[in-house]
Amino acid sequence: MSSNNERTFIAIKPDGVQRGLISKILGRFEDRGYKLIGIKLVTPTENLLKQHYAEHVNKPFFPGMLSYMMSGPILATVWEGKDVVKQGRNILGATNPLNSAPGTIRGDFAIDMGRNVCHGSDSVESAEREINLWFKKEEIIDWKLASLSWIYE
Ligand code: DGI
Repeated sequence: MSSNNERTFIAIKPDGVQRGLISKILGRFEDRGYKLIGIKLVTPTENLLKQHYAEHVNKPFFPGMLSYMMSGPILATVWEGKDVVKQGRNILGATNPLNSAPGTIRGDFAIDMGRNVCHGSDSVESAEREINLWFKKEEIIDWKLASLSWIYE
């Protein structure tokens, strides 16, 4: 069961920021009806990325991914709404852009896995962990979406 206040962590990686895709990516989430409750530009430390990608630290692609992720600012965001974790992953598309459907962010704007433009939490549990890792409590803003009753029945 998915509640209307499920949360996910969505990040626009350095390539997305450099390529001017911020407004397009945020727009897809806004257009869908999701509520933005946290947003900031971050130049992540190695330590933050090692925690964020803990499952990948020993993979051969990790050093390359680390320098890519530290090559410029990342736009870190938190979104709230029904089923937002799964729907967020659907909006972003498959991890490997070559497998991403047209209409998804990666399917429309990316080719290589190591330049896949964005990140989205893969479960409610990882979302909670990632939000706590990237944001302080006071950076998450609780506000009422005025259009709520036009989005949810
Ligand atoms: O949660 P995702 O970002 O969709 O996917 P993930 O957690 O499996 O992998 C995290 C990131 O690591 C992914 O966005 C791109 C990178 N990655 C994963 N597998 C490979 C990879 N990068 C390269 N270059 N090669 C890989 O095999």
